[in-house]
Amino acid sequence: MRLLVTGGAGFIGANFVHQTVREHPEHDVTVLDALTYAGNEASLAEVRDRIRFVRGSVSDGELVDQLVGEADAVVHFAAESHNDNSLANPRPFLDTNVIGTYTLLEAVRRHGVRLHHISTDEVYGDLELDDPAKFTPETPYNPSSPYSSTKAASDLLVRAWVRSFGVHATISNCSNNYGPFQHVEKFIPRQITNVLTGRRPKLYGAGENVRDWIHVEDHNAAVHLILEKGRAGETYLIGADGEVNNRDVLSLVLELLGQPADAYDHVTDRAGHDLRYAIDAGKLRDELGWRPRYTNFREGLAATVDWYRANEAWWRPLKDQVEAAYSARGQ
Ligand code: NAD
Ligand code: TDX
Repeated sequence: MRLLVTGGAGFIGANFVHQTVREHPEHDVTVLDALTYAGNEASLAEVRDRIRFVRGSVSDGELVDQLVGEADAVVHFAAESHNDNSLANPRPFLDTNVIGTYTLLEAVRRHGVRLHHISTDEVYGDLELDDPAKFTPETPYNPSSPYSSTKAASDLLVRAWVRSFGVHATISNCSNNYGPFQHVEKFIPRQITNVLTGRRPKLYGAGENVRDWIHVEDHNAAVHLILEKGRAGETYLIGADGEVNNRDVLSLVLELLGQPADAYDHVTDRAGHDLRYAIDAGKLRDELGWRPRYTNFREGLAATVDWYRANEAWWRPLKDQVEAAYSARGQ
């Protein structure tokens, strides 16, 4: 297949391109990425001669029409992805997540091209800490932040284009990813690189919020499976039963880096901070036979810590600016 991968210079998209080149060499990959602050061509350096890279926006109708016309399927990762940024300045989230997805939908509709839309479990809002329930494909949408509300909007656009125009699309909603090439603004890389640059890690509020961690390779393997076997119009939830609260994640990071258990600061909590996410991935497991490979969080995290140790040249140029922005917000 000729695959158009939007957002392929970001965290999950770049890992997807690496996995595709390595494990699915039959696909021909074109990346469309605007190289915002979150995109990094260096993340694709090792596969650069095996793919085509186009710099541009998913909201650029003419460019998107041309590239979609040359593809058999689109995998749509491109987004503004950070909740804290969406609280400080929501507008780019509307432009990319809503208008960008609309632009792609119109192009796949015109050209009869398959679309797989990458989304998040945050569209469902949050769960109580003591609630045994998990998100399922039937959970009502109830997003909390500007980021998650624009992702919810984009999912609903995809569903409407499936129903009204018969577009061949699938959606996946995944839980929190970790692994190599994740921007240092995000929780796990921020804390690892804080320690590596002599800063103290920063925990929002009491740190009791729970995230359902999945290794990025497991997320992307699920996306490949959905591309191969997923049913048109269906939504698949992706998660690997990896619930851990933020305090415990931070304790592990500190231990893996040989730091004392109390070597961190509590900082201002995130406004509207979602308490807990948890995914029931039963449909993906039962229908498509997906199983995660990274079932030991400690091992996956240790490998991620090693990656950040070994790849300082990749993250160092981003670090000071990210920390200056956080510190201006008291975080
Ligand atoms: P990221 O911020 O690391 O990467 C986003 C990429 O999109 C960057 O390369 C950026 O340059 C590009 N981009 C932004 N605006 C663009 C535009 N207008 N046109 C073209 N490219 C543009 O994000 P990520 O963490 O890799 O997330 C990728 C996708 O996965 C997003 O849709 C996100 O909502 C979803 N998701 C992320 C997680 C997670 O834990 N990170 C979990 C579930 C779902
Ligand atoms: O310094 C920090 N300290 C802290 O305690 C940061 C950056 C975060 N946190 C907390 C907030 C969250 O409870 O850690 C948790 C994870 O934070 P993020 O890495 O910002 O992720 P989250 O807001 O959960 O969203 C992520 O998962 C779902 C991705 O960024 C989204 O793109 C995805 O949709």
